[in-house]
Amino acid sequence: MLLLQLRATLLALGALLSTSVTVAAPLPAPTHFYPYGTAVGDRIAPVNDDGSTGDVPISVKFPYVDEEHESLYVNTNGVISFLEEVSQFTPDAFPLDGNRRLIAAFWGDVDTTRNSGRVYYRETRDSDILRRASREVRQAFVRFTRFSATWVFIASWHRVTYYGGSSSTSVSVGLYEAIAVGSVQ
Ligand SMILES: [Ca+2]
Repeated sequence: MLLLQLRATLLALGALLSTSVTVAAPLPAPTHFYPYGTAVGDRIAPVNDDGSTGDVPISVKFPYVDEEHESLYVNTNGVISFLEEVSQFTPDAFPLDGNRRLIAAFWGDVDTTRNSGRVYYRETRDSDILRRASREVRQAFVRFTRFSATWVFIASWHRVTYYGGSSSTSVSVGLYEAIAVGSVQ
């Protein structure tokens, strides 16, 4: 079966800065993604359908929309959210109404009860990751020539499948990540 991989990387600096999605096959080389998994210190989100990690404290005040956030939610359905969990399984177009503030890697009806695919997450100040995040932000946003990341949050949806899927559909979605980057600038 042809392996389909999805990658969505979103960089945020106070506000939404960039979203990119590529689709290719087979599964990517690890260097295409930020390191993820328990071996690098990730936590695993609870197995669920339309749930989340619950409120995850972060060690920075992350500016997003109109306030600085000290916690976030990693939602099974493919988004990082602030203020509250997102159980909605069908995506809405941005900009979002109400008080919703999301970083969407791939907003869809993921269900981790269906197979062994899992959602991983962590915050990090690893120097290699900070250098990489700084470089990618500067490349994507050429006006930020002096951008220097001081904190990164990585959420990775690895081999998750959709609501209604099964272990035989576990490769239908390979991996996608959402990256939040903080800077002192
Ligand atoms: Ca779901």
